[in-house]
Amino acid sequence: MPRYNPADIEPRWQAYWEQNRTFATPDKPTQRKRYVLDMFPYPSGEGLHVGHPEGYTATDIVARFARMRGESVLHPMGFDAFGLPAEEHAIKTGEHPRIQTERNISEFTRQLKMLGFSYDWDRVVSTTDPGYVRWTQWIFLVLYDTWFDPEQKRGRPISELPIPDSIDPADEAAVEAYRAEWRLAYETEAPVNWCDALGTVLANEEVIDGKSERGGHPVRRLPLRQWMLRITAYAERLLEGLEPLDWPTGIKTLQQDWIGRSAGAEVDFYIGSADGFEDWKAGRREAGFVDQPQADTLRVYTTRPDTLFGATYMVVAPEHPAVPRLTTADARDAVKAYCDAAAFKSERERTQGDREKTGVFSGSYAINPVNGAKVPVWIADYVMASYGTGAIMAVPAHDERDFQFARQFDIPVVPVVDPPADHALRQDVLDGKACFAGSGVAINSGSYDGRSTEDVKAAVTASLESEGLGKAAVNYKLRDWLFSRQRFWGEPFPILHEIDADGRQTGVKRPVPDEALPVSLPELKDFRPHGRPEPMLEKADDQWLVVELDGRRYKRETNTMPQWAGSCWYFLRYIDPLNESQLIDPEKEKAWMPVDLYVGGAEHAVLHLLYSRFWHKVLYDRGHVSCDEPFQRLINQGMILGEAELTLYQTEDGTVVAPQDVRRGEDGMTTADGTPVMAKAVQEEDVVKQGEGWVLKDDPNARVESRSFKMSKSRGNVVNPDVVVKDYGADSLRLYEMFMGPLEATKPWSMAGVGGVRNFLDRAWRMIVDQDAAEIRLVDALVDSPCNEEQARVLHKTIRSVTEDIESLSFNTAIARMMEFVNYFTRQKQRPREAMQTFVLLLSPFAPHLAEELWQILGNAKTLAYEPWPQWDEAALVESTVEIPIQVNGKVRTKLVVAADIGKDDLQKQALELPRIQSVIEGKTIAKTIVVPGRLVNIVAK
Ligand code: ANZ
Repeated sequence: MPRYNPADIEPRWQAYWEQNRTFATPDKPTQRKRYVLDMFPYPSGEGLHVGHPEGYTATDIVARFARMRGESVLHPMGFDAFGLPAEEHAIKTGEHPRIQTERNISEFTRQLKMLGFSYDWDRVVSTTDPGYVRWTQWIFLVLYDTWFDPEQKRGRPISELPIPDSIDPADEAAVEAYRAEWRLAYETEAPVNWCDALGTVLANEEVIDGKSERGGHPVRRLPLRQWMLRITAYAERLLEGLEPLDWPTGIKTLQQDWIGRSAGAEVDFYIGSADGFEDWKAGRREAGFVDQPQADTLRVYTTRPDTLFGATYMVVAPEHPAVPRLTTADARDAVKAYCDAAAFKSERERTQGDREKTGVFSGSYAINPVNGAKVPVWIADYVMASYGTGAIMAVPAHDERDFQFARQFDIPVVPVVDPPADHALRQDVLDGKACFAGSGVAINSGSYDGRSTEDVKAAVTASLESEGLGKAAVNYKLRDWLFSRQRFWGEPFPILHEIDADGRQTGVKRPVPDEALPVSLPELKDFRPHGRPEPMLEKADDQWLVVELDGRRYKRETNTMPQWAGSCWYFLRYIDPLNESQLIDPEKEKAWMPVDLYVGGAEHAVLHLLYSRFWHKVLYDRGHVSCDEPFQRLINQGMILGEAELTLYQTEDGTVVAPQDVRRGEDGMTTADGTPVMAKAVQEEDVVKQGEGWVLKDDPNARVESRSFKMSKSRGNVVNPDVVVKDYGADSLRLYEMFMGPLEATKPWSMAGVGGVRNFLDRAWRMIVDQDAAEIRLVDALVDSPCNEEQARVLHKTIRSVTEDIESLSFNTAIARMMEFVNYFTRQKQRPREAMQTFVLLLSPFAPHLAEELWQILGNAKTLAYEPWPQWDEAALVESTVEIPIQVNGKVRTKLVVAADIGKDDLQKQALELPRIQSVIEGKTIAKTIVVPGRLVNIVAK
């Protein structure tokens, strides 16, 4: 009997779409274009997770919908296939990471196809394909060849960088050294996580609390030569560019905070005796604020120049280049010990607010430029070398960190801002016993006393500027991007280092010529670490490592790029996936970019989006793409949590423990401190809700925690899409993921919910197909006559809601409307073909397999993928008659069907004439009649 059977229907339609290349994209749009993009997955060995199809179904609905609206749609998929797990697998098994990666990609492909997504499979890209790597490397060379011109606010070819007069243009090495200070890709020494025990460099995510994730061995920070990308040059552009984008405000704020623009002033303090101070000041007045301060100067960055009079000490970061110069002979040993210890601390550790402040006195003093006061210079690790100028003026009365430090080291606290009168601690602040970081009125500040904080900030900055002692400055939290990894499974850098006859590097660098790209990875015999902090590719033999070019010998760069690289530009490759002669054909690029809708997880809200925007802006500046921002509209899908479980955890003495406090110990469950725990899975029937929380029915004192968790292997709550498809079908999985709630909400999985949408699809099938017949045939209720007025209204309302809901990505409400439609038409003895066909088209973006099948059963020969999307008729939405309740003294006595536009008087007249009403009011007098046209009539009778 012809029951709805996804196991039969779904593979058949998938094969049809594939054979007919139903979703092949035109090279260039022929109609209005829509580029609908998913964040491509890392093809892990675990396969697809139910979190993936959430965003993928959402974009698939939009893509299918847009095609039916006659738009040209680009909806591609690919793989972000470099990554740590494949390399770890290779270290363990000796199998080349490429082999495992390819296996995983084909498994992901199978799963994606099983879900019926309408991707153009001819455009699949993988970041590991040599044809792809080639252009990733090429873009790196564009970055290497670009400098950011702060005047024109754009990237320009390095050949256009003006070389200052002080550099002899014939001195190649000097010119190159100068250029290196400007290139967007440059080398520097940066710390890596080095683990002695494992003999390898670890990625940040492999280090937990200073120990290796694998094995728990200590990890040290070691300086290593690395590549950086000068993303900071684009900070302002990245900030400005956010404004016009159609992105969630939350994501924009995250990006803004990450870039972290801060405005204040740079101020110079004189290092030396009070006698020299006046001369120094006079010199400054003449020369103005210098670009490079002299050895007798310490430059600070402050957001509060108004507090200068309250600066009672200064701090330089332990890594600050001035530390040796500032350190006096008797302080030398203590300073060295302090700086050595600081090198082991992570930045997070150093900046934690509540942590005890540490520091050491350098032995030197500075002179405060505004009042000539002599203040001690300290070295402390709460100041970062890489932010601002790496040195601060400390104002303990108005900065919490400085206040803690001053207390600890007995440094005076001088208040210079009087808090507002209603401030609770005002007196303590004035007495130097509390810190106040807000705005107020200047005190103890010479001629500035009595003026507001904002006012003094501006006035002090202006005065410093006129005396050549300071200037307004802007800083960003954003740091340059540490762009190299010491890994095997990544893109090699297309850079050559010249070597002399002894194999020593001369310092001259050279890009790999275009025709020699891509630089492929070397063949290695095994992937085990070589036990040195240098990159893995140092294991390669000379055949790969050493290159001869134009009679010179070079050693290849052995760092590899981070996984972020490939995902910075994949959306461009989809547009022109096979191009070997250009990054992208400019005409195709112009025709398809920017991406109209980009959907992906919120975990990429900051870095991926920032990095790819940065690359895109550079490509734009250099004329390789036509738009400055790649992603016009962005949506983050919410996380799908594990099935809401009710589990009770108790320690042996019966104490109830919250699930997050429980972990699996050597032989059973323990609390974090090792106390054994008994876990009892509780059936929902055993539980009642009481007051705030949940308790056991038979033991009201036993609290039960009911909550949903992130899906994870260790919790055993991971839902496998293969299993869901096998048990319910792909259409049910797609529909359920869209029905769970708003796309952006976090929501728990429920298998019962999947069963629920499966029931809906079954009912939709039975609305059209006669399930009791021996073979496929339409239900007897299906008629060729048109809809009656009410049916037409239901139909057109559904068309309108589903259309509008898809445009606004409110898929859950669209599905609810379709459910109402099925409920209504299942009750109809006559189901007009017109309504059934239209419904199938509306359902098709959500449940494409079932829809194609029904479409065919309804007698259509071709796929519905390009059928015109149904239009609603406004006229059909208007109700021509309405049913009006007629009340006597507030109680409904009967109902009256009248024309929807009936007048007040007519309505009252007809109501009073009704026999039922006549009998109720017989013998009474009518005090008044309330008529609300279209709503009700109420007769007040006594
Ligand atoms: C004096 C002062 C007085 C400050 C006051 C604050 C409050 P943003 O840019 O908002 O993060 N600072 C500057 N460079 C630093 C560094 N490298 N490491 C640690 N701290 C640094 O904050 C800038 C403020 O942070 C600066 O303003 C400086 O302290 C500190 F009542 O200068 B302020």
